[in-house]
Amino acid sequence: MTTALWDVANADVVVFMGSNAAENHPIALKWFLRAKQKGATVICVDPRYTRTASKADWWIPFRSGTDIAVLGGLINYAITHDKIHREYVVKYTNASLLVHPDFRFDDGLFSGWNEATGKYDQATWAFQTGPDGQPLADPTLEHPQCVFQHIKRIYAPYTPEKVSEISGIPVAEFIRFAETVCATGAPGKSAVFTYAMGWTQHTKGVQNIRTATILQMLLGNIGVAGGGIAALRGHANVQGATDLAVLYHDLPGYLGQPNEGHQSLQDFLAKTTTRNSYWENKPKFLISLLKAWWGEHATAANDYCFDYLPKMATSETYSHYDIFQSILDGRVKGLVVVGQNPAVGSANARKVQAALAKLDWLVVSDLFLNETSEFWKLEGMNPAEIQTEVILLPAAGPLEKEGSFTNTHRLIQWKHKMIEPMGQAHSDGWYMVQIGKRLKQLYAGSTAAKDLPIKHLVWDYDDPNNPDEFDHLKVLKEINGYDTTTGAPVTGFGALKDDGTTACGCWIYSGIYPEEGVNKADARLRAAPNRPDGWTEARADGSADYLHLGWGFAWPANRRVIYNRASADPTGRPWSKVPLVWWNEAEAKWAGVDVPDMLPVAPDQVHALGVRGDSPFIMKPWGLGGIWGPLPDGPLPVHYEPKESPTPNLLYRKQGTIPTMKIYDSEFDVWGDPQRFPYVATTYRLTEHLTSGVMTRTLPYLAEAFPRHFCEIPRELAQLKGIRNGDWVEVESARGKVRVQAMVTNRLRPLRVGGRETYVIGLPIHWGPKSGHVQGDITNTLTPQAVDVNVQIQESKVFLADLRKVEVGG
Ligand SMILES: Nc1nc2c(c(=O)[nH]1)N[C@H]1C(S)=C(S)[C@@H](COP(=O)(O)OP(=O)(O)OC[C@H]3O[C@@H](n4cnc5c(=O)[nH]c(N)nc54)[C@H](O)[C@@H]3O)O[C@H]1N2
Ligand SMILES: Nc1nc2c(c(=O)[nH]1)N[C@H]1C(S)=C(S)[C@@H](COP(=O)(O)OP(=O)(O)OC[C@H]3O[C@@H](n4cnc5c(=O)[nH]c(N)nc54)[C@H](O)[C@@H]3O)O[C@H]1N2
Ligand SMILES: [Mo]
Repeated sequence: MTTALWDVANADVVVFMGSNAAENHPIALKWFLRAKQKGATVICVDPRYTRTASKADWWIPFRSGTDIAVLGGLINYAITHDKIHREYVVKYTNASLLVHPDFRFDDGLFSGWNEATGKYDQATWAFQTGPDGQPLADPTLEHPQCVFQHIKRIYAPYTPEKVSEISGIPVAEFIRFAETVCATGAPGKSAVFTYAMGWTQHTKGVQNIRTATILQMLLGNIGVAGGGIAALRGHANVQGATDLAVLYHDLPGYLGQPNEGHQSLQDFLAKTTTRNSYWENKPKFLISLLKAWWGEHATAANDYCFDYLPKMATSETYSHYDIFQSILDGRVKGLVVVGQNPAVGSANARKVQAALAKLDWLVVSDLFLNETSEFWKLEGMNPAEIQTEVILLPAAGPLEKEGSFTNTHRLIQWKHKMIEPMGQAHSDGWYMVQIGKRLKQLYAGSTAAKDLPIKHLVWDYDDPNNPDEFDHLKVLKEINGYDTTTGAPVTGFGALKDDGTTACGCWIYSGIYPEEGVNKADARLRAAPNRPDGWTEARADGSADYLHLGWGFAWPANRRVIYNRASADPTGRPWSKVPLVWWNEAEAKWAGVDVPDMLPVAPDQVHALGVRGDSPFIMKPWGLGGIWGPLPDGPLPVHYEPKESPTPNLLYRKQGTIPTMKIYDSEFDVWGDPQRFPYVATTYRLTEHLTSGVMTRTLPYLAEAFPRHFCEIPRELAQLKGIRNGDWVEVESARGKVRVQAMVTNRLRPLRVGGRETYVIGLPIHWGPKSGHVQGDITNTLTPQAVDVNVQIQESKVFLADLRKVEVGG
């Protein structure tokens, strides 16, 4: 999330697209509604009329999986109607840079596609540079090879008529939407786009978000008050989990993960460090990380134990769905599942369940027995044939343990233990510390090279006052970083060094524990309220702390709105409606109501890293916002149909789906076509339940509030199929069937797509057959494992299904 929830209240236009915040993020919703109270237009773009749509000024129904067509249409509208914020675009983004003369885009494919490897060679996507290594640019944006002209050309076919034909949004409605959003392409105006799973769970999930960032940069809406992209994250600590790298392809603080091609620390750093940006400090962050993990054993002479890091095979990915495929392939024998219920929560659930039955052993750490720990009781399983040994670890719940949550706007807040865990339950952290200690005991006598990463691991979290616990502040101090010579905490990531004299577990969190005993995540300074509800209006002089800088700690450096340099014009004078930062001429320094986000140089100077003082996006090359941003699936997002779609791609014939999509090869990975499965199906959440339902189906009052599994069916389709509200229906995809009750509704509308009537149906995801007070079929029996190449997320927001009335219920 680029912004802070308190700040979205400053928006002139709020777009919910791919988020149903009213049900899933009701606390966050209040800040978007604050914007509405102050006069903002709130628009909800969702295939379903949701509780969020009911709070919006305007609901725009459309076909799942067509967001890039719609957003691409907005980009085209902004350019053709000259709505862009030109000075922002020229000065702050890479729109003016010249791209390699051989770059091409042809009928759905970018230049460099290699059919044999299924990958792009990105050579022709590079910028042209001069003899000094600086990029060639045309500030008039007229050069045919500049990024802006490529964008203009590539999105030109995204006319309102074409957008309408693809998405089902009527032309006049789309134009009204475009006019409303594009009116914010001026200084002092801003729009915020809010998304969650409606954008991510697609084979082109990352590209959905990229399209919005391009639009927002063209409109000058990133880094300014009331602007940005508000990603509303899932569980309480999803943001923290990614920051600390519970991800296979990253080290903490987004430092990347070495692969077999990286021969040494120097080689890895040389190949993966983004030049002419703040990332040039990466060696300091990585060496400090290696020092945090391997302490005195990490020295300059041994590359700071770089060889201890596992190296990925370049031919493989190791994500969630890869694990289950690898189990089926016999390559993985044991699985540890902590706080997850993949037998219900993961796409193509039958495949996941079949994989569980092939394991030698399965460890499940959970609060409850669930469909995963008891998978052998599921339909189609024969326990007599299953050899898997299941080991349960009773987990302590959130109130039974100390620690921190990093919430959606990068804000880290400490929480204290309320009650002792019941019975033999322990916190997940306790298990982790114990496993580490016991592994170290087992390896203590070993001299084998493969055991050294564990033998030498720093694992010093004991609580001297409580032998049954570990010291959480010791963990926090390691994450923050410390001076390895004095042991004192560092004050922030600016103090980190690449010579082994500092250690730091996650550079972006540095500053959270700046002095011994000072835990900023636990800071609870309230801004002086000047409204009865405690919300502090920002004043032009910046005196009001409406961003609550004294509450918790937001990474990086306690900054609440990242890229906030963009809220001031190139000379440093605020041009956003509420000033966030400004150049203080008298004192020759940056100041603001937020922690300024720029390199410490005057607006008209160039920093030693090659970033100018008027370039706000300091993590990107030359500090320029990445309108052109190479990703494995293209330098720009373009409309592709989902893996399963009711229509051919109406823009590109050669390449209809995203070419980089990953699918698996197993008997479970089967696909449906629109003749057999004519309806577009989507899946979603309800307020009363949580994800796979284990934590809510087990609570009597929530189970009672929403007992039954159902499928939402547009009234017109129900009539066609002779289905009445409350009837039992069977929903079938190529992968399986579920029996649920029909909820016949006006909340889903028939859409005209490619000249044909198209229906979207929807199923919530919260039921399973085993745990809790209420049971139901597993929605993920239907969904496919077609995944996005960038982040390996599954396409569970859109697939094809059929529907029929059945006589018996369940
Ligand atoms: N009460 C409650 N709160 C929750 C959760 C819960 O289970 N229950 N889960 C938490 C978690 S883990 C997460 S990740 C978040 C998820 O939060 P959200 O993403 O808001 O949740 P969803 O309901 O999965 O999806 C949001 C909306 O996307 C729409 N949609 C479907 N397909 C498309 C599409 O192609 N494009 C667009 N633009 N929209 C589409 C759906 O109709 C749905 O209304 O919620 C969190 N909060
Ligand atoms: N079709 C479809 N599938 C989806 C989605 C969708 O929108 N559509 N959404 C996806 C998303 S965004 C998500 S996040 C996943 C969620 O899917 P899962 O993660 O598989 O499901 P949860 O129900 O969140 O599982 C959480 C488990 O952790 C346990 N638990 C709770 N607190 C603790 C704790 O402190 N420690 C331990 N050890 N255990 C604990 C709970 O009892 C529960 O069993 O589902 C994904 N699957
Ligand atoms: Mo999630």
